[in-house]
Amino acid sequence: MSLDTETFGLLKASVQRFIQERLVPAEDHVEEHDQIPEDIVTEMKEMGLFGISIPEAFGGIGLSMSQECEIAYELGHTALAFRSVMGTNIGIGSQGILMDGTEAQKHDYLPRIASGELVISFALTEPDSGSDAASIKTKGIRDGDDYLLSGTKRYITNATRAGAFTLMARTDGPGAGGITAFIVPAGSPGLTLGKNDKKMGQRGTRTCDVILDNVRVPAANIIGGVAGKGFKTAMKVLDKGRLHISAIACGMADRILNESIAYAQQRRQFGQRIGDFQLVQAMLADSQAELYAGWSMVRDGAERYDAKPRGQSDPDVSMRASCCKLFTSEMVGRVADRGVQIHGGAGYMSEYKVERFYRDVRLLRLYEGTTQIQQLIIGKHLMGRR
Ligand code: COS
Repeated sequence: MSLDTETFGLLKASVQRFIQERLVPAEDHVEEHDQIPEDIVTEMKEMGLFGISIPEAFGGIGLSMSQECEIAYELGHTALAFRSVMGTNIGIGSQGILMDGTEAQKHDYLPRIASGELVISFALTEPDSGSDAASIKTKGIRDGDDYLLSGTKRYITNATRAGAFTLMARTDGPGAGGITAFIVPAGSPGLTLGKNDKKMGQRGTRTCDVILDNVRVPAANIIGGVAGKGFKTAMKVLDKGRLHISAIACGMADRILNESIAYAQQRRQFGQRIGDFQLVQAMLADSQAELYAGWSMVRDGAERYDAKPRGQSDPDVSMRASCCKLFTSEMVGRVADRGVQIHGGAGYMSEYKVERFYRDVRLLRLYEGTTQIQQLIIGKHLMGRR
């Protein structure tokens, strides 16, 4: 699956234009009001951005992973909250259905997800289950042709907008093999939302608890129709998501570097531009070199992802996606830190973009698997255990 080069070039150019003309000017509004303006969300839908990773057969744009990463890289150039609005439709919310869903599920959900008519969230994390994803406690108990789901899901991105959730619940014994992935409609009786989480950064994003109290879901809503496969679906979704996040990290690193260069070119001290001092140049150079390394990795990782059979898991590709997530999320943290340093005291002030980007990028080292989880995945693979 991929878009022809010419059409993709046009899409990329229009995304770049949209970012510069619509998103960058709205960054301050988002920061101040902690909200993405609805007219911007509508424009994103009209541009097809909610469906870039969904095949054309299901109403999406059908980008390859390499192409999706190019677009994610562009979206990384502005406040990360904009990407978050459509992030679950592009990635963790929709991809389980695309990879492992039945034909009926794909036809039923993917076109609406691609158009943005249906916002879909991904509900794996729980109060007592974060990094140890196989330990989830949310229960799914069989009741005739249905399941009754009970439990709490935590930090669920876009839950307040969601019309449905790709939700992991335990339908059988302990461990990964007892987990089943369901499509759960948001309006189901017994499903309620907690209050909005207050966060360090990424203002404009929405996360909250999703609480299930005997929520009745037909067995037909099990992704792929077979119980006990949910953990593997979640892991495959996260492999892809980790590449996407890595591309976002690189885009944001480029934005912060550009902000830092612009500042170093105009700020004068000791009678000259601070960028003329080699100690400042050293910081810029380290950021540029690390960004180049990170982006080269992501491009390679995405090409390898595209080369494997679609929907199937390849441990070597998973390991490389983790390498990308590990390196790029840490890299953008260092780039943001240097960005603040180059700005001096101004970098600590909210009116400068680097102050908020510094807070925004901190999340990249946490969600879709912490740096330490990426290390575990890579280490396990190297020791021949997966
Ligand atoms: N693709 C497909 N299958 C995978 C897989 C992948 N990437 N990773 C693991 N699996 C399979 C394994 O092959 C194993 O299958 P078998 O039982 O048939 O052998 C099964 O899943 C269990 O795997 P494993 O034993 O490796 O599971 P662990 O409990 O050790 O957990 C980690 C593995 C730590 C990698 C997992 O829990 C994880 O990714 N945690 C972080 C969760 C996360 O990112 N949360 C973010 C919140 S969502 S935004």
